[in-house]
Amino acid sequence: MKLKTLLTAAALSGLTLLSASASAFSLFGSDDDTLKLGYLVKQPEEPWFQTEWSFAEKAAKDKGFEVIKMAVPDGEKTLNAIDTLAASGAKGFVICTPDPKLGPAIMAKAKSYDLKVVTVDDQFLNAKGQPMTDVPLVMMAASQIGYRQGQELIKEMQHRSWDQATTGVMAITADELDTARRRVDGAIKAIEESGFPVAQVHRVPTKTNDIPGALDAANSLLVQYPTVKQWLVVGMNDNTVLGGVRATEGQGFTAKNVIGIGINGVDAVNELAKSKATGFYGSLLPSPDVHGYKSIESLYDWVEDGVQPKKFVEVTDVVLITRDNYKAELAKKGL
Ligand code: FCA
Repeated sequence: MKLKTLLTAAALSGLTLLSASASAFSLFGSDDDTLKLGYLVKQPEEPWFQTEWSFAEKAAKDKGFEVIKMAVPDGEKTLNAIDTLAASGAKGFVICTPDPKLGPAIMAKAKSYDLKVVTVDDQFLNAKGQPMTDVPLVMMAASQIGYRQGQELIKEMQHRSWDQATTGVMAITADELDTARRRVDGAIKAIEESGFPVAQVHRVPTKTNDIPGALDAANSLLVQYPTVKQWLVVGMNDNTVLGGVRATEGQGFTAKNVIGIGINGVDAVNELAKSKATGFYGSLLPSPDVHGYKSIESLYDWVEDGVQPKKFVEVTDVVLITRDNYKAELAKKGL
């Protein structure tokens, strides 16, 4: 196999061939002058991040550079990935960090190799736990989108004429991640502003940001409130809400007495495509396409033309997708 083919294959397959690409780079170095930029994501199993990757590749095609896609599920893999990128001759990377507190370590390593960094989705925190506002960031309008999630839940509850007195809100939280905290707080704000009783809003933290973590959290909450007859499920993304909905199913709830609305949209497609409706009513679809394209485009302009990226780009577009409209709404975005 020609080296270029090997490198491209390694870059495309991300996770599995990461070590193959690393050894190929260090053995042979770069084989041409094409600019290389990395795109590192914490959870490559989420369609959200796969969508960002594919739109980063679209930007690469449009502008004429190469994207090296890498999975960075933990701190060690993140720092190793930066070594690999530097060895490949890359000039910078976009990253959604597995842990915001890695910010200073990531920046120190990147600086040591003179690599430029743009963050996406999750903001870095410094040693004092404050946001590192100097590092460019592209993210969704977390509070606003969370607020919309709360509004849509109440709207659907009212549409079904549920008795508010026997309805509970299950809010699965992940407060150490700022964007998650802001989304969930936004949703609860909207719910409480609608007049929903504050005492019927129950928060429970998840240990991990995936379906099993949220399922465990939700199970521990459900046993505490056995008299609740209908549930509204809030969480920072689709997987969190899916975990909550799965837990309600375990207690005999169905699509009739549960309304869950996620955030991310692209991670909800399999659920919405099920032949029978579930308690997962819908999802707010922001713009993973814009995040993927804009973040790496701004990195490219910075590396290639010295154009400083904006420190903060907040993406506000969002649409509610349900079983009725998800195909059309995704198609509108080319997803
Ligand atoms: C965080 C979440 C992802 C996605 C992203 C925009 O990183 O973990 O699922 O919602 O923000």
